[in-house]
Amino acid sequence: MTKTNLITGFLGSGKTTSILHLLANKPANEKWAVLVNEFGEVGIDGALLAGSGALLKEIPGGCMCCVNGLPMQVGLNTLLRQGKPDRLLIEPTGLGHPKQILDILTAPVYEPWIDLQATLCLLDPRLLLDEKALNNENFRDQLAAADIIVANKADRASAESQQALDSWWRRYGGARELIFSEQGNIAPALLEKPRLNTASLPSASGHAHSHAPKHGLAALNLPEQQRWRRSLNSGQGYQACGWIFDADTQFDTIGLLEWARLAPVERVKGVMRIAEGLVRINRQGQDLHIETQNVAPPDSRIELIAEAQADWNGLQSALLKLRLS
Ligand SMILES: Nc1nc2c(ncn2[C@@H]2O[C@H](COP(=O)(O)OP(=O)(O)OP(=O)(O)O)[C@@H](O)[C@H]2O)c(=O)[nH]1
Ligand SMILES: [Mg+2]
Repeated sequence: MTKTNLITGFLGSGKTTSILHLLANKPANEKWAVLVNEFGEVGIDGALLAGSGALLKEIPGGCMCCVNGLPMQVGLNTLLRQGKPDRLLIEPTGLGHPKQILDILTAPVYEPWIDLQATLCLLDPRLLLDEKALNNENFRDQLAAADIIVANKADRASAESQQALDSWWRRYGGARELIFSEQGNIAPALLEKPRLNTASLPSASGHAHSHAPKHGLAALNLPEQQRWRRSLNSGQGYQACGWIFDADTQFDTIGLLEWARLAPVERVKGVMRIAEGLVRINRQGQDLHIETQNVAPPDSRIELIAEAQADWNGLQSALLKLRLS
């Protein structure tokens, strides 16, 4: 059986960062797999996780539990039956439905395959001060379905966010465990913790399956001979726009970073080619994080997620002007 954990958390809370850390610290003799689900269709997390040594399957383009969980089941079957990993980490989208995903994982068909252990929810406690997040059903359901809450981004915490976390915890913590972390840096031993009985937790049942993954099991790629393409996506009150550029396209470094910093959206993430090599761009709210990337994806890809309708055409023309070649 494959020991399995769901790693949830709102958009940009640090799920992928934490999974990368866990993979880097996993027992050397174990084979681990990651099933990563993204809201946008171009799929960035797959590129970030490539080279981490894990077996990897991506489900881009919306919550994986929707459409009766079919892409999720195909992804699970491939990973579990063909890969036979010792552990499977599942990252739903930041707008995912954890209760439904747990229902699928505990279905009788997976009983011989999956040993479901603790569900971890990454939380940026600053969001507990944000009315929009507090009113978001996905945000609340993720916290409700967790066995362990990981209060991440400790370096960004303030007296107010700590106070908000304390009062949230007093009210909703229950028998669960609260862990503090920075850069999703948590002990792999946490994954071994058992699932608590979540039957009494609020269920997200009745949520609108307004949006289903459109492309099944692979992030969008660029057709041959095409220099770039874009893909729009919307659901659960959010809009995403992603672009893919061929491997010969390079971007002006300063211009690209300014574009990513100033775009009027909630989330930016991408792996892009600049003259100096490959750069990972990752922005949640106003926090912009830039890193170099070693493993080369075959193309450049970047995705924006906004709560309100953004001027995608305007953002696109600005991005196209930043191409050097
Ligand atoms: N300051 C700070 N930044 C962090 C910390 N942990 C993660 N980040 C940054 O937060 C951003 C989002 O991290 P991800 O790991 O991509 O978040 P995610 O939850 O996987 O995001 P989605 O999959 O898009 O929902 C990145 O820029 C990370 O570098 C932390 O402890 N402190
Ligand atoms: Mg992620």
